Amino acid sequence: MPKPADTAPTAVPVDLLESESRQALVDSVLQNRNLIVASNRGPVTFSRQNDGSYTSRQGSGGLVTAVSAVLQGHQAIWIAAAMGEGDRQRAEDAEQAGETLISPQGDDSAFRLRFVVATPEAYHQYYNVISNPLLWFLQHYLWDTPRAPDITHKVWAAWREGYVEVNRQFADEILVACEQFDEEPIIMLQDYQLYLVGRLIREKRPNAIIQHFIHIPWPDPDYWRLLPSEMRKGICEGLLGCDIVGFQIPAHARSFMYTCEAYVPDCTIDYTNKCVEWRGRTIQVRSYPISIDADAVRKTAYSQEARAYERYLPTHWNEFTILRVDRAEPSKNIIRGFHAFDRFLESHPEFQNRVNFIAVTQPSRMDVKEYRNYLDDMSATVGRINAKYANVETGWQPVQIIMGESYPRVLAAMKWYDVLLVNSIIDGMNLVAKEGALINERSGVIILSEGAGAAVQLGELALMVSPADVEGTAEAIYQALTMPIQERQRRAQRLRRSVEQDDVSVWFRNQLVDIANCAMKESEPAAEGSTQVA
Ligand code: GDG
Repeated sequence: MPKPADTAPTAVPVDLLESESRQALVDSVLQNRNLIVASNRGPVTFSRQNDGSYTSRQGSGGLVTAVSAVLQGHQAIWIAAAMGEGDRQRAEDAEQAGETLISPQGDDSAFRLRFVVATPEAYHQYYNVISNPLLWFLQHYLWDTPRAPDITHKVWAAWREGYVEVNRQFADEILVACEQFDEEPIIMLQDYQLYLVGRLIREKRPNAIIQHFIHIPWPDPDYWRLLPSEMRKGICEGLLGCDIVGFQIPAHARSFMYTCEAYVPDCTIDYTNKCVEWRGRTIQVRSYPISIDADAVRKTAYSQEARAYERYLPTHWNEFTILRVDRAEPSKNIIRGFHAFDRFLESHPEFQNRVNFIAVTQPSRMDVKEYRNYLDDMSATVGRINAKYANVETGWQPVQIIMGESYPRVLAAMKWYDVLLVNSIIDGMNLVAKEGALINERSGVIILSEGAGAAVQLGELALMVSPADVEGTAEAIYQALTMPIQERQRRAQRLRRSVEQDDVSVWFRNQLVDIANCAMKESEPAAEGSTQVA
């Protein structure tokens, strides 16, 4: 029931509100509305035991870690794809028992869950043909365009029978969750796997409050032209089904508006107010730089498990240690980083034997050929560099790869670096740079790509490199390793402070303030002649 005009609070832009007013606004909205979060990967995965019971394991990865941290205490519902057999069985059991929402830890659960159960074939098409090789590659400018991509009949089939289909299933499951509530819930969609969901929900629930946050960059409209019109327009219109579309940094948000202007003929862009008018609705386009949960990161970094790694990790260190931490992922530009280190050792031979380059690497997306090839190329490059410089008398090997998944080990390693190399070709944010800034204990220097979203916040205090500039990156390594200690300390202290002040709770709260404003506008009676915000 809309509030009368004279008592209705007026929606105010987020940046004009004082901190307490923001919190009050968020609290008042969350009191009345439930949160539904949807992401491809869920917060937990299930395994079935022999006695028929289930155990659940917390998922890893930047998105799940960040979103789980901020959802504590909000009793949110999480919609995610069933990943393995355990998830599928758990979903099936829930269906048979009439359990609409699964509580992973019984009554103590921080959230309740509903799985999207796609057929293995549809999931493969959606994830391994469209989301990762096509959309991820497009959004990180990874193609050698004279050769790739080829949008063949197989890719078209994967789009229609995989991506569109699984997005529809996500929308259906979200709609089932919405049925649980009297009031329209707040729906927070995550990332590039779910671009079509917003519009599909809007068709069924015109008053839903929908926000979509995109964790990865948004390229220029010219690059989007590599996708056929049906796909790129479908993606833009899918997002325009939302009330708010969020990006990591303003440049990505602007690029989205340019893309809508280029490919959605019936929309109007207001660049000053950062919104798109489309079919009688106003869609806000915002940026919310993601960060880490500083307390949780510190807790893990100083946990017993992390300390156990500190016993053997030092065998990898040297007088100087350069570290990088990434998934084995082409966009992270790992191979060029090795080339830059090779060039550094060549041009500054006085550092040979005294410096180690450690790459803590997590194999990723091994179902996709490009990722398997990239991992092979990484190993071959390291082999060549080690063969070129290895000292058989001392046993010195300049580059070492530490492979496998362990978050405590990653954080244990970050305490020790002299230089952290983050030279991504382009990156939505890059949480590794923020984790390093927070917990490194040696006043280490961060070398940061101009293409990483983190550069907006940390760039001034890091050494910036252009990602393809092998020579420039080699020089940055030299500059970092020869930087006077006072200068290292000055930068390190300010980096740490910057990350502490702007942690993941700020990211989440700023989104909720805009959502709250949006919810409020919706319950305001439309002023004459004004645009009705759906
Ligand atoms: C996307 C965007 C954006 C945990 N275990 C391991 C490991 N981790 C952690 C790292 C870091 C996280 O994974 C990776 O975060 P990134 O930000 O580097 O990257 P993406 O996975 O590419 O995530 C990115 C992010 O979403 C959030 O919005 O920042 O731009 O691409 O926290 O500590 N890392 C490694 N081994 C492990 O065992 N290497």
